[in-house]
Amino acid sequence: MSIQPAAPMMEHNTSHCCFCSMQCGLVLAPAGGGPELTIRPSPSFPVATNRLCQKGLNALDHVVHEERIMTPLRRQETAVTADGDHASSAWQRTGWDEALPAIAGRLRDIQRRYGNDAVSVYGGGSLTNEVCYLLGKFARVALKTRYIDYNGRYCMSSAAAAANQSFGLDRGMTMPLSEIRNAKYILLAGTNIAECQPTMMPYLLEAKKNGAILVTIDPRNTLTSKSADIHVRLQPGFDSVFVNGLLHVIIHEQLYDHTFVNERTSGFAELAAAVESFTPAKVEEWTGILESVTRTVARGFAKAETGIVLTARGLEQQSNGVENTKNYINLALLTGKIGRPGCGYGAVTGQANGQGGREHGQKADQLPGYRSIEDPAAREHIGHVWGIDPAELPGKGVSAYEMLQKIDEGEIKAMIVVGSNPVVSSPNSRMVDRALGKLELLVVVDLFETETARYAHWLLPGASFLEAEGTLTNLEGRVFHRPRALEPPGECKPDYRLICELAEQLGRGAYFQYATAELIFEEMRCATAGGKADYSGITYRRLKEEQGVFWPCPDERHPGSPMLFADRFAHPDGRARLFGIRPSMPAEPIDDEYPYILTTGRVGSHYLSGAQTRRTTALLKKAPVPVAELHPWLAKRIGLGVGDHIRITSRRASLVFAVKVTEGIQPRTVFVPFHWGGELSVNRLTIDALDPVSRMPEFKLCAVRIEAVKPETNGMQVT
Ligand SMILES: Nc1nc2c(c(=O)[nH]1)N[C@H]1C(S)=C(S)[C@@H](COP(=O)(O)OP(=O)(O)OC[C@H]3O[C@@H](n4cnc5c(=O)[nH]c(N)nc54)[C@H](O)[C@@H]3O)O[C@H]1N2
Ligand SMILES: Nc1nc2c(c(=O)[nH]1)N[C@H]1C(S)=C(S)[C@@H](COP(=O)(O)OP(=O)(O)OC[C@H]3O[C@@H](n4cnc5c(=O)[nH]c(N)nc54)[C@H](O)[C@@H]3O)O[C@H]1N2
Ligand code: SF4
Ligand SMILES: [Mo]
Repeated sequence: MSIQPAAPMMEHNTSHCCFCSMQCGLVLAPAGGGPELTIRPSPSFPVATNRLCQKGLNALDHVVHEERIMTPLRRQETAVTADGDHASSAWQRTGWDEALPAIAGRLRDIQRRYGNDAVSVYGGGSLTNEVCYLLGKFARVALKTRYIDYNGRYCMSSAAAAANQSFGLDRGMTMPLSEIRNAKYILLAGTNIAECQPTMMPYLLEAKKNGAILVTIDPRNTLTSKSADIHVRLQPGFDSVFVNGLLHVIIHEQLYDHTFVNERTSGFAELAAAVESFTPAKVEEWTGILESVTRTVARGFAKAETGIVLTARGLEQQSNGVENTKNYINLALLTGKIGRPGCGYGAVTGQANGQGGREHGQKADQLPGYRSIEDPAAREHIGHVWGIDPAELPGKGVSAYEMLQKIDEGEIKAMIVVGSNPVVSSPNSRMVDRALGKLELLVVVDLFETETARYAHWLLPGASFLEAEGTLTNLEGRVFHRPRALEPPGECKPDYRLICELAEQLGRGAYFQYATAELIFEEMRCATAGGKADYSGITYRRLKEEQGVFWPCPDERHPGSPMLFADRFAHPDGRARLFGIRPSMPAEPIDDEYPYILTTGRVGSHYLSGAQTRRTTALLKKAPVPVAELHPWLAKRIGLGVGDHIRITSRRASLVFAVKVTEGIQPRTVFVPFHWGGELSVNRLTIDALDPVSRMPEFKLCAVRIEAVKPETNGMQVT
């Protein structure tokens, strides 16, 4: 596909895909002799050289889409309907000169009436490190509010909490992707790499060619599991039971790495006690996974000379997601498969900057460099870098979903959303519709009028990934530079400029003086110095020369840290922690009234809330609507006829979906992708139970009932 951009090209013609955490390099190349451009894979970026998936190849489409917001838009108050939904025709075009003073005035007025914490900020994991850093600073220094969080709470928060507890440090992968080829046994749990990080597949296939055994653990037979040697099809929610079975075998058969466990970990006795009763026979009784499968996987992984465990949202997006993740980490630690070639654990990061996005202070409890906002030394350091009294820094706020609840309860009156579409991506999203309709001020910065922007009083035009310079951090922990390739069209503005200009209007401009993104990075380097995610040795110059640097990188001569934990873990005593996990029930167990399990996730051709990919012709054609996956056993049980749809009803709502019958799915489970809005949005059904530690919602598990409906009578109503 070739497309003429709305604005001229800059001197750089390289960039990185805006979608997943692989951050494949791309080249904007002329298509034919004319001014039209097309995207081609980068021949030099080392992570996925010469590779782009269908989303990357089509990433120019939404950038030049006719629905791009080109000027600041103000809601005409009279057009707000009773249910809080607004019509597009109600927008009035304005300019930045009018928008920013007006928004600042509203923010000040709301804070005067209700206090500083009545205003909140909701960020995103596709924003650059510079923007994430600035957004955190903006909330604490310009708005002086404790309420900031971001969409990564729905993404990596369980994995982050688990890694912090087990290793003392959260970097998604403990090793670079290049180590995958050296692994002899690879466990892929709740991660559908073939659809979600497609350009990573060649690493896995190369390992396989080198003799590795691949095991997938997923309730569905996915595109990824088609490449596996063993597929463990488990019912959602049973990972910890299965992993306890694996740990049981490894301990009973003395297959664990005694030296590694003795010298590098603590907590073995607790772990051994917790798994004592999880014999393979018991695991078979509880999960249906054959005794022989548990034994084979346990022995295979433990005896392999090298091995890697990768997890993703399948087991992390649960109300016990942190515990599930810690148990998979137990496997890597018990067998000594961390910190040496061909070994490692990785939570496969999701969003473009899902990694950097959780390091620089847009999280409720966090200051830059992965510092805790409650740590007096961290407050002192950041106060110094920002030139403010540490006592002025607010305390910690609450998680993304809890901020939305505080809006519903009336405590938060205003919100600024930058780079997220929470109406589509939040659990129990009817609550979010209701809450946003109550706001006195909602400002959305986006490329499009998203489902969330329909509730906005102001919609501000952001710049796309091709139109703003910055750095991002990929799933490996590799920090890299993304140049600006196109001029922003119309009045679209890079997020960092908008934040600085709004700070100016709020009377705090002195703290936000940056002529370039690089100057923000320079300040960020100082802010992260000495922190866990230490970027202080990284410079734009290095990034341009070195194709990325792995953090931690504490000084300019430091080579960066591709392999973590070779000698010690990040806890003060240098040891990793083993945990004894006692599996718990899902928040909403199935019962006679709601006898099946709904799980949700992704398809290869759409990205997250679909704001970008539903505006991409080639991708929308592949998946125009969500299609529910159902086992033939269940199809028969509900009397599904040819051409029928299904109605899925949870305790929160009832929706109708098209359906695909497949042997691949666990029989009591139905899977629905979440990339659509309105009546097609599966998040109207999901439950808002949160993990007690990470506050991750249980997206992967709720109880539903299912009926067959004739397409002509489907009604698509919500109850
Ligand atoms: N095409 C595409 N790619 C993407 C994205 C996208 O939206 N579209 N999003 C990006 C982002 S932000 C993220 S976070 C990643 C997500 O990447 P993944 O986590 O790989 O994607 P999901 O489809 O959410 O879930 C993965 C698998 O978990 C399985 N699962 C469900 N319940 C359970 C369970 O209880 N246990 C186990 N073991 N598995 C279970 C599902 O069947 C599914 O196949 O993808 C990134 N890449
Ligand atoms: N049921 C269910 N729900 C889920 C999940 C699931 O598996 N199941 N997964 C969860 C996960 S892992 C995630 S990450 C979330 C993500 O959920 P969201 O954050 O809602 O997803 P996006 O579609 O990435 O939203 C990003 C928005 O920012 C805009 N945008 C893109 N680039 C920029 C930019 O540079 N600047 C600005 N200002 N705007 C930009 C896009 O147009 C888009 O509207 O969804 C979560 N929700
Ligand atoms: S694998 Fe991820 S980063 Fe690479 S092209 Fe596809 S969506 Fe983009
Ligand atoms: Mo994500």
